[in-house]
Amino acid sequence: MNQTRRRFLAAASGAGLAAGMAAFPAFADKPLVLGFSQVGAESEWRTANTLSIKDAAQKAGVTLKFADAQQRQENQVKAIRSFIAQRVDVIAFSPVVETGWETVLREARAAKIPVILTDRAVNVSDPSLYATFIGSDFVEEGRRAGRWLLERAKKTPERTFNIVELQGTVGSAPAIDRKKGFEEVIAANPKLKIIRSQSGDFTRAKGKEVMEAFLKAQGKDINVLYAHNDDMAIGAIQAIEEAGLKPGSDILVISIDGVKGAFEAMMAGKLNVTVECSPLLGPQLMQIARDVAAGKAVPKRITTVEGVFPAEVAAKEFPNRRY
Ligand code: GYE
Repeated sequence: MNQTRRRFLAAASGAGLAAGMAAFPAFADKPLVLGFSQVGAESEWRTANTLSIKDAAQKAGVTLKFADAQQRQENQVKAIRSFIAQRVDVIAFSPVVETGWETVLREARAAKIPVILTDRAVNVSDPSLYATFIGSDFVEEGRRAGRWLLERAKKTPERTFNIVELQGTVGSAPAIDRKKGFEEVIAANPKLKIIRSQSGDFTRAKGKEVMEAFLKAQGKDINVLYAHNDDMAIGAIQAIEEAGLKPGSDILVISIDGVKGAFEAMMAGKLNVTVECSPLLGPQLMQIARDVAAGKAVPKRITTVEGVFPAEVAAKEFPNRRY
């Protein structure tokens, strides 16, 4: 169903024009078609996010056209162009990186197809190119990770903490923002120093590989690992153990997401804290997709509510975790 018809139906139903509705029963019954371009399958977080979206679409009776971009922007652009060609009702996507979206977003606008951003933001000069952005506050997540370390450092004021950082995908909103928030907070204590920082692309394999290189270069100088997601932390934990060190004590480990694997690592004493980032965006996305398709006004930013889980609460919280 195209935008104009949906708008008409929304207006008609809003005005209580029962006769108007009755004149277009075929349109009213037609399921909403949503084109979704996913980043990839790089982490436990992403797997849970994909499941949440597929499951919510099914429950909401939304016809989902799902495309996996394997962490490549060019694949996402192709998928979005194909959704435009198929004339879907709404396009949603989780942009792998922040920049480079202007052209394709203009194409969607020219086709009068509303676009919803989920999970990650874009950096565009004209924010009216998308209807809304549903997702976490990544800068705040970085600050929460930093605050945990700041508190921990207060217990040993004379001690220096050399930090190595595993960044997420280069140019992605969570990598940029989680770095920014963390640095902002740790700046309050000059004894907290980032001595190495490199991307592990949000995957376990890369997290392990880069941590091995950090350990080779810095060896016993490393006191803290800050990983932009749990998967990289879990990969790095393996590297730390293989180097004969104890993750969680010889090297403190801080990460983000709050997936089950992180809770298991905390219960085993190998991870110190995970900052929650919820991937369960599916139900909200379906609701918002319906609203924008109906021409309703939606908030420009919908921020996910989330917490922080230190190792001390891991065993108690584990049974409540849904991803
Ligand atoms: O933290 C990471 C995933 O964009 C919030 O992407 C997401 C991040 C998440 O690969 O695990």
